[in-house]
Amino acid sequence: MNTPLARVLLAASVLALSACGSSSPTKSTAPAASASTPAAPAARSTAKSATVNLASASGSLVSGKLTVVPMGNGVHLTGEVGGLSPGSTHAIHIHEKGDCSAADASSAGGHFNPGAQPHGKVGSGAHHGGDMDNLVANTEGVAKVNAHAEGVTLGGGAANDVAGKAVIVHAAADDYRTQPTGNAGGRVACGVITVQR
Ligand SMILES: [Cu+2]
Ligand SMILES: [Zn+2]
Repeated sequence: MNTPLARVLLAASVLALSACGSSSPTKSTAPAASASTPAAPAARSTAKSATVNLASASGSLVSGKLTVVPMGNGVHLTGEVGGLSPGSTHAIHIHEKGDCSAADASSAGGHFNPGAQPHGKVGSGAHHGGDMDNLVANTEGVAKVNAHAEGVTLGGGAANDVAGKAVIVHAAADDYRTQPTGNAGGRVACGVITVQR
């Protein structure tokens, strides 16, 4: 089936998929335009999706599974994190090294920061490429993840590529201000962003 109508429907569904619930789905970034703000992706995502198996760290009981997909001006993370205290709030970030080997996950390094920006809040001024909004656990201690990271790509190997980096869940909430960590406390889960092939 390759009628004009079929092509229109396909184009429409692709647009819908890339909108990401963002308030400004209007501009699509040109592939080779590199002249704008530091937050702009340096390259296009080449991977369709990746997974993250979050394993407990620092003696916690926190674990989870996430899916990462390119979306809009960055990547979007969905999934679940369990083993949290009911109703608790937790920072979640992409960190610069895909190494969860240390018991306290310190091996994952600091927040992924390809644009050399201060720590902050997505959608509200300067922030790290790995910064995302806090998770909130439900009454069962499970947080549904629906988080966006801005100014990064998935796959392709550019400086802002999150493939092979780590996702960290913290013991406390991110205050979106304290440098360079958001004062989010210890690291209670860690997993590497692994591209599907
Ligand atoms: Cu973090
Ligand atoms: Zn940060």
